[in-house]
Amino acid sequence: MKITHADVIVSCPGRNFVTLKIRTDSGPDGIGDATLNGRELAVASYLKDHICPLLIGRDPSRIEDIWQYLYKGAYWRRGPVTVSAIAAVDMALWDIKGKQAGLPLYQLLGGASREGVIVYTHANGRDIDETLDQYAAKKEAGYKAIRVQCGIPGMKSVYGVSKSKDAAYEPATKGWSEEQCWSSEKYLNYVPKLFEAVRERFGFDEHLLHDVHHRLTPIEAARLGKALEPYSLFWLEDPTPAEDQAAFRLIRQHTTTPLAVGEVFNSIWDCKQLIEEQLIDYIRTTVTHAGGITHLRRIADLAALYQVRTGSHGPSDLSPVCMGAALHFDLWVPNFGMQEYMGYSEQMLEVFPHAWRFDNGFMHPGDAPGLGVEIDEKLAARYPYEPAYLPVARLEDGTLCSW
Ligand code: GCO
Ligand code: MG
Repeated sequence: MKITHADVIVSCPGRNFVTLKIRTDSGPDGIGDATLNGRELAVASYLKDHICPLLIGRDPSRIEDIWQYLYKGAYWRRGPVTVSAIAAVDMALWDIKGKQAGLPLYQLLGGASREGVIVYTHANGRDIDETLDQYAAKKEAGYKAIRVQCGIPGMKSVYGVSKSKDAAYEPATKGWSEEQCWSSEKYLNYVPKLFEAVRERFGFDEHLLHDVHHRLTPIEAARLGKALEPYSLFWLEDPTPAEDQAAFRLIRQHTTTPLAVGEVFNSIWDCKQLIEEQLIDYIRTTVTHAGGITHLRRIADLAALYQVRTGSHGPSDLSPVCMGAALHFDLWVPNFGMQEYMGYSEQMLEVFPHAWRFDNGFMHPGDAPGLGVEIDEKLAARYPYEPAYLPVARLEDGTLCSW
């Protein structure tokens, strides 16, 4: 069997997604997700101009060799653009292998380690009351784990909070980046009140999570972790930027709140120290941005040695193709922790028919061969790319900071 075509499909059914489709001469097709929010066309070009031509004529069954060829063969290593492109190829090749074998991907990896994949959803609101209402709705929908974010008095808009009640949260805005204003002081003084209100009203039945989104210094993060200890979080996410992995030593010295990091990482090297020094509890790398199934498996195996569990990123800006791949991975990986699931609009799900399903707080990838997700190319073509970017944030004096 040989690869005959590798096509890149950029489509915007409500938000931009980049999908790679690999076709073969005598076997099935496979698809992979290459979406990098706000930088979609860079990955599309990397694929179209530099990777797709190299794939033609290769044997798609040689997944490991193709991964090594694309990674080492570029000479320039790592980075979100390169690694997301490689990940899309990797996912598509696993999809082909699964379809050829007539087996869902999780069976190729070693079979199911659990009955279902626990997922966490988001509850957010412009104030505490609105957030509690959303929490009640998500609990009612069956979720066993809920991430809680809310507006902060004195700040116009903050990460993780929808612009209006009941609107789905979508960080990217059409056109150029929106600018937001940030104050760590206001945030730190308010967030513990939110968690106190949630536990007071709903008790301790659900797992609670919170995303700091890289906005605190290590000592501020330590203070927040300590302040949230009475509310027993499942995890506190991205408390400080993790380029400096050693910075997490300081947070760790001060708090027992579990930490989750890694949605912006692209390789095992980005989290090696965090894992080996047990500075985190959950590694959030996911299939698209961390090199596909082939590389994610290496990260998870390293993490397992240090009792670090997986907690894959699963926002709506990773396509339903990535969600499918992530669920197969989660069902298999022995050191699984939790999967994020933000959900998708009907329009998005129509473009990506899928076998995965949600039931009472748990998901399952389904038993269709391969990834169990397809792309309706005709429908996708009806939604051309629309420029959209993530916000940027500034401190109250105008200094640019992490969003
Ligand atoms: C999360 C993430 C997302 C990111 C988004 C950026 O935990 O779900 O932080 O909300 O902001 O993926 O594109
Ligand atoms: Mg996050």
